[in-house]
Amino acid sequence: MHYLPNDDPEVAKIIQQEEARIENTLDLIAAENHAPRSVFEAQGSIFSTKAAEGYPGRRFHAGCVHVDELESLAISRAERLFHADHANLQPHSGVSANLAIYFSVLDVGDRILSMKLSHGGHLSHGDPSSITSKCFHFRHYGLDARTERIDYDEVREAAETFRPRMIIAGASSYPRLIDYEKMSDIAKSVSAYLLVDMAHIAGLVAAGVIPSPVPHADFVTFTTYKTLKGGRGGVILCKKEYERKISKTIFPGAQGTPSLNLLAAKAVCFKLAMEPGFKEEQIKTLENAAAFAAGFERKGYRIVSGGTDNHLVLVDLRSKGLTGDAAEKTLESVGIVVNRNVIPGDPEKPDVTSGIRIGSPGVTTRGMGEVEVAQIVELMDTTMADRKDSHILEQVSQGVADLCRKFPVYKKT
Ligand code: DSN
Repeated sequence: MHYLPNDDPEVAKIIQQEEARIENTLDLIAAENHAPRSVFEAQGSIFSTKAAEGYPGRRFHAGCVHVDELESLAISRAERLFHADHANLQPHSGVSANLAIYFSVLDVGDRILSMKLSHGGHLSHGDPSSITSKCFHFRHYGLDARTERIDYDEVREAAETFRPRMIIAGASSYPRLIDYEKMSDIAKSVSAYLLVDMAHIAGLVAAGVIPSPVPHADFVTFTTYKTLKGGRGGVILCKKEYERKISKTIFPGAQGTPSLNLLAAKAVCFKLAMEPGFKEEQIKTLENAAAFAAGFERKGYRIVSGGTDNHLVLVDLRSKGLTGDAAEKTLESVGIVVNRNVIPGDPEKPDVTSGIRIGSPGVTTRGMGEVEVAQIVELMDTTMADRKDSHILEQVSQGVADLCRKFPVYKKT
């Protein structure tokens, strides 16, 4: 930081404190990751102030020569990385991307079938608290009560009775792979569009370590700051035939100038995701998530669906007599950052919950492997079991600090 401490010491101090928090805590939030400094340089670049409504070659402001170059480069990288016909990188967020899809091909009041929020879906997939549910008529499918996995027969049945115009696959706390081919078959059988929201798993898909929805879906949306290791922002991938409709819905329909600084950061993360080290890291992300699941199972916790196929694990805390809320708070007090999460059929309220969601991307980016994951599980279990013993909690905090020191997020330069 060169200029900020002088212009605004208060904000500079808060930023420094946040850097220290990130460096000195273990981030296990499944929706987060640690982006490289190059992403932040792009996000904080001179592209923060340009007005550039429109698309490359079709702008409503002058002076867009480099903006056009940047957006075209980013689009071509996204299309190459995900083998997509077309990419639109202007949505400010994942929710904006989903809204853009709905408003491109549906009419207000149309029916949409999606996964229930309480079984792992996302707010923007028609949760009653989301604006999406006020514009469209949603019905939700849940998970099979025994396997805690998607029951494709139930989805098919719901599609046949509800006759949606769109089906959404994708979730924010579903630890299993989704059979996109099956979802596509179901959507086709009722003449519905298929939208896949792959926000959480975009990095794993980019690296080719789990199946891609792109060949099967009409539309794919995602954010760039989770497994993909970029900065904030939304992306839409679609078949060429929808390009015009989607472009118009975003601009002039719902947004003005895109956040060009975020667009620059998107370009950077797509480039980095094409490099060989990225695939290795995403493989490690899967291995570390599996190690978390196995570690907690050995300690007597119930793992929702019995394990994981991706970067996240849902742990049911009921056998330990602990709520998600209490676990989240105690763990944060020793420097371990997770989020409380509803589990399927959760008897607790959504802000209390019976579970925690654990993500492996953050610690994997720090260079940790299965040995460190086993240590973290030990530290977490001790914290939750001995949460009233301040001496033990002090020892755990030391253990967390040692791990953070040994595996820095950002090496000092
Ligand atoms: N969807 C939220 C989550 O999974 O935590 C954040 O994007």
